Amino acid sequence: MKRSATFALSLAIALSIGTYAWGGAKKGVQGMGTDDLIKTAQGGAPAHISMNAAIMVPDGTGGFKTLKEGTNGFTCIPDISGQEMPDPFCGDGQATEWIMSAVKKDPRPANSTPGIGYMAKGGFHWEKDGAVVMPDTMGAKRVKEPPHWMILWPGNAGISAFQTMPGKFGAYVMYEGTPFAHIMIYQDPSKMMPAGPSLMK
Ligand SMILES: [Cu+2]
Repeated sequence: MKRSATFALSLAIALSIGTYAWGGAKKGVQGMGTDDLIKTAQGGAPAHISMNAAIMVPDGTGGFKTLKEGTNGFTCIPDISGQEMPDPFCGDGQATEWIMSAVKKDPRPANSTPGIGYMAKGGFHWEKDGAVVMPDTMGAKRVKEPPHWMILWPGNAGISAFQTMPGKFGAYVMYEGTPFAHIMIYQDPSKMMPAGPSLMK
C-alpha cells in the first residue's frame, strides 16, 4: 500500500473500506474547501438529519476535526473510501464511535449499543473469492455500492439468515465473523421517511 508520509491517512474502514487519500493522486475530497466539504458531507443522509449534524474531517494525524458543530447527535464525514467519487457517511453517536474505531484500526468497534449509519450517495467495497474483504487485500475487486444505510452492530448470518454478500434480498452481513460485522441495507436513505420526532430536531 502506498502511503505519502505525512498527509495520506490510510484507513482500513470496515464499512466501504478504502484508502482515505488526502495525499497522492487527487481522489475523494482532496483539495475541497470547507464549504464544499460540508456540502459533500451533508449529502450522506437525508437533509432533515444532515443539516443539523456535526461535520468532521480527518485531521491528518489519525484523528478528526470538527468543521461544523451539530445539534442532533449525528455526525457526517464527506468521504470514506478515497475513490474518484466522494462517498459521504452520516451516523448517530454510536455509529460515529464505530467508524472512529475503524479509522483508528482498533481491534473492535467502541460502540456499546447499535448505531445507525447512512451512505446516501452509495460507496465502495472490495470482493474476493465470493467474500467482502478489506480494500488492501491483494487481488480484491472494487464494487460500487448503491445508496444504503447500516446497522453498525455485530450481525451474524447464521442467526439473522441474511447473506454475507449483496444479493437481490437487499440486506446482508458485511465482514461476517469479524468484530466489524454489520448489517448493510441497500435502500436509498434519501427516499426514507423520517423515523419520528426524535430525528426532526
Ligand atoms: Cu458496510
